Amino acid sequence: MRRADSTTLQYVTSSSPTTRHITLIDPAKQDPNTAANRAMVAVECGSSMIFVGGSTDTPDEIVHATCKAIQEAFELRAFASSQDPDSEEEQWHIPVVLFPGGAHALSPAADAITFMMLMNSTIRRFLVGEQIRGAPYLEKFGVEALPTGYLVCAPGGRVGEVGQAELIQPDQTEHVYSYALAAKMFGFKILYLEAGSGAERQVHPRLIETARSVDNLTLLVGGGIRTPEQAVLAAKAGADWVVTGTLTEDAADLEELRTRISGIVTALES
Ligand code: 1GP
Repeated sequence: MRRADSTTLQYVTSSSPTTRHITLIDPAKQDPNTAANRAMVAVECGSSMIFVGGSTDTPDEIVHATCKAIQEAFELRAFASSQDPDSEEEQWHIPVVLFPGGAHALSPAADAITFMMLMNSTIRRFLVGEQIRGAPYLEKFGVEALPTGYLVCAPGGRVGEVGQAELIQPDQTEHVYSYALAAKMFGFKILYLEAGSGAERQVHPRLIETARSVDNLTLLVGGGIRTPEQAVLAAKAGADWVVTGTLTEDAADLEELRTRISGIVTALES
């Protein structure tokens, strides 16, 4: 749960000396209790934000139960830390943000939502349709919208297929530059360069560098990042945030998860 004295957008777009890490939890891939345990490990290891979402067809109830379980776990940990002078309460005040596959995957328990236009989709539904369906819900429940341009790069994976995206190829720097400029002109504050969950290749650093050359956009990069070296490659190219998801889901247990996330966060911080 983020602190009440700033918005999630301020938190996401604030400058940081190093690239920060987001742990993506897909509610379709584990029960809410497991999701909360994984999210706690992620925060202990230095993840600075939790995304909840990913799959395209998860119903509201599952997404909501997952957000709620994570928020309750963080609140308990924040309270426990507040009673312990050696512990950092602040660490537990990080946002839990929806990363939706559509207007069906929402929850009032989230602090915010990446309110995205899949900019290189060829179908109206992902450009503006799902957003129109979801907007009244977000307004009603006071879920903060983070204006985000979402750009699927090759190989693109399932999101590229479902979203019928014209994938950005590694050599299409002019494309990524145009998209980044358009994102800025639309007033989006965030640009998310996505290679697809579980992608064999991460977003090419050349594309990240090009997007970076457009000012006033906070750059999120994800898809196919599994090692500290890959995370550092994205960071050096200019990512403000690195997102990992699959790495959490296929860890054998919480200890393996701890090793994996710590490795990435330590590499990003050094
Ligand atoms: C997917 O970018 C995220 O939307 C994370 O991808 O599952 O490959 O880490 P991975």
